[in-house]
Amino acid sequence: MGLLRSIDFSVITDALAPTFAFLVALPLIALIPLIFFTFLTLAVVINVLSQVLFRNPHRAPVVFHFFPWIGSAVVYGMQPYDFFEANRKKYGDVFAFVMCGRVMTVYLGPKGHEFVFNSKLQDVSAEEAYSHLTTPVFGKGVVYDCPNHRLMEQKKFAKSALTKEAFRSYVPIIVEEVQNYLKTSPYYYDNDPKKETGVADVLKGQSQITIFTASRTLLGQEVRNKLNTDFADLYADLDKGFTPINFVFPNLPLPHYKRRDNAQRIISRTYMDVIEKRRKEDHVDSSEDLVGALMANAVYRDGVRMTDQEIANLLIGILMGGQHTSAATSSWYLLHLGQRPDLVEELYQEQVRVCGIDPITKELNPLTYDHLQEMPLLNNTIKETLRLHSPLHSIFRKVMNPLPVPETKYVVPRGHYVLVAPGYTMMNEKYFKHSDHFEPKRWEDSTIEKEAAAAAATADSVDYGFGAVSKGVSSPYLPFGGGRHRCIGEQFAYVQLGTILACFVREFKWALIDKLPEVDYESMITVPKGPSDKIKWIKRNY
Ligand code: X2N
Repeated sequence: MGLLRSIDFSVITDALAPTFAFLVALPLIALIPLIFFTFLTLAVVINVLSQVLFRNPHRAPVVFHFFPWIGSAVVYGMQPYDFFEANRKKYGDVFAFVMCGRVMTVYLGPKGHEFVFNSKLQDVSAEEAYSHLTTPVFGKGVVYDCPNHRLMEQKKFAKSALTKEAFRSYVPIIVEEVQNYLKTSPYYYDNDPKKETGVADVLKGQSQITIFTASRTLLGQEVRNKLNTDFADLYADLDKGFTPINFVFPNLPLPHYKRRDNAQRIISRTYMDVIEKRRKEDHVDSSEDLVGALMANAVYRDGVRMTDQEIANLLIGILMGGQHTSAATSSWYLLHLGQRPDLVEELYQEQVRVCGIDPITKELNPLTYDHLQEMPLLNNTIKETLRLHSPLHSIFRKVMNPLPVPETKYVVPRGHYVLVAPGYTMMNEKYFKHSDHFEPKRWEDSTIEKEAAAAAATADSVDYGFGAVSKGVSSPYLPFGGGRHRCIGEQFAYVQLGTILACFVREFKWALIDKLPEVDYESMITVPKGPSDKIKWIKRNY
C-alpha cells in the first residue's frame, strides 16, 4: 500500500486530463449541431405534415414550402414573376405564400389591382407593411410613420411643387446637369473634348445623373453643390439602408445599420440648415423648388405645421423614392434602345421635327417642357420601359381586419399581408401582345393598349386629399400604382426621364456591348444585373 501511496498519480491525470476533457466534451460539442439538426428536421416534418393534413377552405391555398418561417422567400426573391406564373398555373389568381415569417396573399391580374389598391383604409395598411423599412431611412413623422390622413396632405404639399410652371423651369436645369455630367464623367467625355466614343456602365451613370438632376430641381443649388463633396457618400450610406434585408430585418446591430442612421441624421440636419438659412434671408419662394414649396405650404388642415425636421425627412423620402425608380427606368430605356438603333434615329428625327434647327448655328433648338408634350415616341418609349420594368415588382399591405377576397370563399385574416403585382399583369400576354417585346409604338393611337389604358383612366376619379386619381384601378397598366397611395411623381418622372433621353438622343448613337442584362430582383427596385449593363456610345456628329 505504501508503494501505491507514494506514486504521484496527479502527474498521470494532469497529462491525460485534456484528452479526457475532450472525450467528455466531444459528445457535448457534437450534441449542439445534433440538437440543431434534430430540431430543424422536426420543424420541417411538422411543417410539411401540417400543409398536407390541414387545408383551411376559408384561406387561400398556401404554396408548398419545406422550411417554416423562410417559406418561399428565396424562390420568390430571386424570380418573383416566374414564381407568380408557376403558382397561378397551380392555384389560379389567388394564392398565399410564406416569406420570412409573413403570410402573403397574392391576387394577380386587374382584379388583384382593385382588391389591394381600393381596399378600405381601415382594412389594409401600407404603414404597417413598410414603416419598419422606410422610417429609419426617411426619418420620423412622415410618409409611413404618421397617420394616413397626414400622408395624404404631405402628398398635397409636395405636389404643389410639381406644377407645369415648375416643370418649365426644370427642363433647362436638367439639360444643363446632364450635359455637365456627360462632359466630366469617365463613362462619357471624361473632360476630353476629343473623345468621340467610349463604354459606359449604364446603371452607375444613370444613378449619378438622376441624383444630380433631382437634387438640383427639387432641392435647389445649395444642396446640389454638396453632392460634389464627400457629402455624397452619406447618400450611399442611406441607400444601403433601403434594401430587402432591411425589409426582413429592420434593425440589426450591424455597422451598415449604424451608418444608415448616422446618414439620416446628417442629411436631414443639412436640409434643416438650408431651410433655416432661406427663412433667415426671407428667401421662401413656394415656386422655386420642393424646399420652397414645403416651407411655404406645409400646414395641415387642422392648423398643425410640419416641423423643419419633418420637412427635411419628407425631402429625404421623396428623393429616395424618385432616385431608385428614375435611375432604374432610364437605365432600362438606354439598354433597350441599345438594341434598337432604328428607334434612336426616329427619336432623333422627332427632336428635329419638334424643336427645329437654328438656321444660324445649325444646332437643334434647346429643348423645352412644351416640346416634350409634342414627342409621342419619346413618351411612349418611357411608357413601354415602365411596362416591362415596373420599378416595384410587389406592393404590400398589412391586413388589419379580416378581409374577404372577392369572387372567392377566402378571407385573409388580420395580421396576414396582401400583395399586388401590377408588373406581372403588364408583362402578361393576355393583356399585351408580344408582351416580352420592347415596342414603344404599341402605345400609338388606335392600338388596343392605348384604348385599354384610356378606358380605365376615363372611369370617374376620386380625391384622397392630394388631387384627383382614377377611381378604377383595374387597368392592366399601373406602373404608378393606384388608390390613396398612388404615386405623385409620375409627371416629374416623365419630365426628368424625357429630358434625359432627349439629351442622350441628341448627343450619341449607342449600342449594347453584350445581350440585354438580366433583371436583379434582389434589390429594392428591379434594376439591370451587372456586369453586362454596358453600352458602347459614339458622339453624334450631325
Ligand atoms: C436571402 C434571393 O433577396 O436568395 F421610396 F416617399 C418614398 C419596395 C417595400 C419593395 C418593399 C424580399 C426581395 C425578400 C427579395 C416615398 C417611388 C416610396 C415609390 C428572399 C436570400 C417605398 C421588400 C422588395 C421585399 C422585395 C416601399 C418606393 N415611388 N419610390 N431571399 O417599397 O414606395 C418611397 C414611397 C418597397 C419592397 C424582397 C427577398 C413613398 C432575397 C436570395 C435572398 N420589397 N422584397 N417608391 N429575398 N432572398 C416607395 C413603396 C415603399
